[in-house]
Amino acid sequence: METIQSIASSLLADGKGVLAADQSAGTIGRQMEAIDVEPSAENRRRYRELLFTTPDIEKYVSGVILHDSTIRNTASDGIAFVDLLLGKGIVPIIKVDKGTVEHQGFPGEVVTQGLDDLGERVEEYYSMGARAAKWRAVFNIGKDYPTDANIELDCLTLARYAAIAQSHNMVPIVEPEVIFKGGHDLARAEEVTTRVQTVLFEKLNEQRVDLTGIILKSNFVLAGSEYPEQTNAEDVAVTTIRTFKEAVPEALPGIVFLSGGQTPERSTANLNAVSKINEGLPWKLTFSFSRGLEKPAQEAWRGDDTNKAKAQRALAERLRLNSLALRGEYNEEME
Ligand code: 5MM
Repeated sequence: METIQSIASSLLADGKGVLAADQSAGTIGRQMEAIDVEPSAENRRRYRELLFTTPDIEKYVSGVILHDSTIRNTASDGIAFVDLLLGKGIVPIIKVDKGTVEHQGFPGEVVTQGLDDLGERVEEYYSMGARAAKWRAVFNIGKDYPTDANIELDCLTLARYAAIAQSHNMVPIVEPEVIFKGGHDLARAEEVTTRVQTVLFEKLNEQRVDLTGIILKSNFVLAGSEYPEQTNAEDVAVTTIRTFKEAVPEALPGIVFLSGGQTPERSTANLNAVSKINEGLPWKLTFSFSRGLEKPAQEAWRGDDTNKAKAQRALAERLRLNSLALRGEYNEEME
């Protein structure tokens, strides 16, 4: 029988990860402009088709996170994207948050929206074939933030989302993203990530969310992108695992990583270093990158279908390297 625990476990299958292809129109539009492609709805559809029809994608991908517009869309031959993925044994996951808005009175901070009609939306997505949902909260690091008020509000919202998703038999992928961009050092990133994840699990418990049926989507813990001394992979791994041991309950089946704007190579190196010291931890760990997986494919494609096979090879190669990293068998000479 299919349960949220069995779905979570298939998403965390050995050697596989989750492809986050759920960019909203604005984000994917900027990515398309960067490769000189017109950011039209048809180009977004063509691009997603390219990703999902990558030969052997199912060897490395357990689930794909989709945007609302993609779950309703079809490949050129008319097959629904959801059915295409299900046919390959890949779990369709739906992004259900409606993005962020400014947190009034809290300069530099944002809150995520989308709770109001969530129950109905999740029910419809379930009927379309989705079996997991994702919601992303965003925590920027500045001198005076994130504030306790912002962390409390966004974590409560994440917990409410998770409870609603579970009540519709969907696995919530709970993503409290501590943003990489900024001038903060490693200690500050660790302090903030630990605080955010600690509050998150307090709220999840308060809202009676079943921790055995959720997945945490976390940032790697590392100094900000503008901090002069960038954190090496070994230090990222030690600090990230220390954070999880401090904040994440053992009942959780697994944790997946976002790439957060790091290069694909650095994201894979961090995953590799984490995997090397993962022995004996209670959670399965894997990747759920978007930019960290897709950037090479976008650069190879550039909107031209004669580059399609090349772009798919670029995605497959990135996936293969991340799969090796899950066993600690990746090294940068493979690039
Ligand atoms: C693809 O980006 C997802 C949604 O972003 P927008 O709504 O801002 O367009 C995002 O939630 C993504 O799933 C994760 O943050 C991981 O992406 P990265 O690129 O950090 O690996």
